[in-house]
Amino acid sequence: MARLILVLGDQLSPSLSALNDIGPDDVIVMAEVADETSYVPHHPKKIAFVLTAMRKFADYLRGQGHRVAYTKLDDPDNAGSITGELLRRAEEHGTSTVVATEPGEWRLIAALNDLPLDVTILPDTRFIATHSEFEAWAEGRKELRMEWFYRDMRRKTGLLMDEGKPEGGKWNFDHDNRKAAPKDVTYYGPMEFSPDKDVMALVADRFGDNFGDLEPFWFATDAAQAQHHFERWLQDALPSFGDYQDAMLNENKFLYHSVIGLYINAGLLDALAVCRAVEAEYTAGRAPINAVEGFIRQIIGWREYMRGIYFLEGPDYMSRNVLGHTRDLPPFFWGAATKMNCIAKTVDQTKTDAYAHHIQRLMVTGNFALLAGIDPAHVHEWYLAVYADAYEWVEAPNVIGMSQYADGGIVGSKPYVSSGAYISRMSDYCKTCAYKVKDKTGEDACPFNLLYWDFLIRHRDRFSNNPRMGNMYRTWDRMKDDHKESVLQDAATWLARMEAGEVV
Ligand code: DLZ
Ligand code: SF4
Repeated sequence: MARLILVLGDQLSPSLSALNDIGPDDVIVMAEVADETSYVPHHPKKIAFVLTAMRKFADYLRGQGHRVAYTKLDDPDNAGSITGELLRRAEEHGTSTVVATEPGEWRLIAALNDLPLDVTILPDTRFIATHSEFEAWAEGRKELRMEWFYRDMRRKTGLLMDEGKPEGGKWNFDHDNRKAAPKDVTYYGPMEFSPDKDVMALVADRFGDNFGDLEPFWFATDAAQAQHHFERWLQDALPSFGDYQDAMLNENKFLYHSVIGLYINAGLLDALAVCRAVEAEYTAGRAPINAVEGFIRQIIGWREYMRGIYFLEGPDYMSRNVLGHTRDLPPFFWGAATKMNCIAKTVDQTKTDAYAHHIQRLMVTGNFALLAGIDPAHVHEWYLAVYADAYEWVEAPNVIGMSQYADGGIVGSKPYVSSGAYISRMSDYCKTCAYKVKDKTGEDACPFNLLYWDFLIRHRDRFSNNPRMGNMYRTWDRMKDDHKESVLQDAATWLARMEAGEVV
């Protein structure tokens, strides 16, 4: 009897476990559905990327001789949800057996489990650590530090290992990866590819009002294109990637970043293969250890660790809010005017490209949201919607945990907050900003400077005993009382102006 083999929009990998022992009678089910295209107001480029890549992957599967039942978003019979489509296809093909690879979202796992069909959910073997490996690693630990987990993944994969010891004599070269922005960037950015006209028209018609520019569309949408882009980046950008990983520039959106997260997360590139290719550049003497180790850590360390946390913590993780933050996301997250150049630049880039790099996400928009006390659930939904690489399994631990400290310190041992000084050091944003990063109080003072102290004082009970934060509180305590009063008063005034809808 035929079985239905489900392939989701971020499961576009020939090695997918659900496709492993597919037989000639089996029917692969792929569906563009309203539920998935609108659980958050996704960036139009992200929707166009997923739908185009899905259509091309279906063609690839047909080319391999498989039967594919593909539903387009505007098909009249479209049931509107993944489960609805499975029910419809089950009836059509006279079967009640479904094989799926575990989705990267609790919502979809629950929906599959609730189906009145015989559903088998297989592990997603595209990841390096299994759930039980991560659980065993986490069991009994007081702190779930990524660094220790990462070392296990190095040992497991053998990446950058030299007879049981880390290559280069150290596990982590992050210290070398914090250079300020360079004057000249020699890499010209990611490769650009042509869009699919039908998908572009469909997305423009249905999602034209979502935040984000559909055009110009330039993402790779199949494995060969993604690989082509990646190989060019390996050659032209990897050697400098480490040095300038944390830098930000007004006039250069991509610096030396690989911009392959969206391709790996959708299944177009394989995480381990990408790491092996990067390691080979080091072995051949073409890329330095700090670049190569930094890159590999992001993938086998951070990415796997994020997934581990998501599945360990369970479906309620997305509603955690230990700091009790309740403010709405201000309109400038959706492109309204702001005088803060760092925010304007990061949001503008997000709007045009559905992309910003990790420091822009963590230290500009994330930092601001945390300092200003924005409801973490809103922040989570924003990141999930606006970035082309964002799926809940990876986005939520990054945002709820790492960026917003809403999980109470499971991911980060202290909140990632900084004043304007950090942004000034790592970027040229402050040079062209209406605010003055050197001003600590007053009309022109950088809002990050005001809100930084406001945040620390608001949460003094929670953080003053944190060994990594004691210095900050001691600095505050040494300030003169009238200065402290001005800082907090100016912060309150600035937040009130933001709440009142003024351009701040
Ligand atoms: C993100 C996304 C979008 C925009 N559209 C679809 C779709 O129409 N059909 C589909 O199968 N998957 C889509 N996806 C990806 C899913 O949302 C993703 O599989 C789940 O969030 C689990 O990670
Ligand atoms: Fe951002 Fe402050 Fe610098 Fe302006 S001065 S760019 S608000 S950090």
